[in-house]
Amino acid sequence: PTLALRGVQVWQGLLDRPDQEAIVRDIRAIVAAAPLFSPMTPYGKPMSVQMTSAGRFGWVSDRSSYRYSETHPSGVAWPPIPKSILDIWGKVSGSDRVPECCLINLYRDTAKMGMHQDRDEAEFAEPVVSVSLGDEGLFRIGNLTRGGKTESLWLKSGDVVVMGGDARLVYHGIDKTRVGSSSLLNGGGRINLTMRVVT
Ligand code: MD3
Ligand code: FE
Repeated sequence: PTLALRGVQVWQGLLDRPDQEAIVRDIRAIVAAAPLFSPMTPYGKPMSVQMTSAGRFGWVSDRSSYRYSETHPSGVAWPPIPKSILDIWGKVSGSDRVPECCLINLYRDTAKMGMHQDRDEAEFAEPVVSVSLGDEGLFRIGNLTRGGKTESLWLKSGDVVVMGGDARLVYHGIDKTRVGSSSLLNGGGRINLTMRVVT
């Protein structure tokens, strides 16, 4: 890694522009089969981030629950995780398992993600690997409990982040993106991929 922040490993610039373009092409095919949607929060207000997934499981939410599901809200199975994305897991995760979910988050305009823990998975011993594409995003990392001091880092297109060990359950979020900072995505915006072992 090029940087470590509270146990989170950051590989800055791991993916070159051709790698990023190939992944974006693969994501387009996933989105064509499993369209992006705005998950509903318990408050009844949709999240500002749009999402879809690839892999055996995808992440879905409605007013009553957040959970992993084997089907998209439309009822179809999620597309498989492309090799271009699985290869990154192989390079940086240090895990013997294969990711069962690749969550795809799209941030447009003022989209953000509040501070939260990722704890819907059964196996916290397995890391989460994140890939940033397109506009820069201001990532904030906190602590194992809500509140306290936080640290921030701008994630750029091609950066890969590994959350393993003690860092797996820290609170984190995305405060904002720098709209127009990247030409990678048609229509602009930021895409974040997170690969997870779910079961
Ligand atoms: C630290 N996504 O999908 S990725 C998420 O950029 C999520 O879209 C953000 O948080 C995004 O759940 C941040 C970096 C990340 C992902 C998972 C983590 C950091 C993490 C899990 C534990 C600790
Ligand atoms: Fe998260």
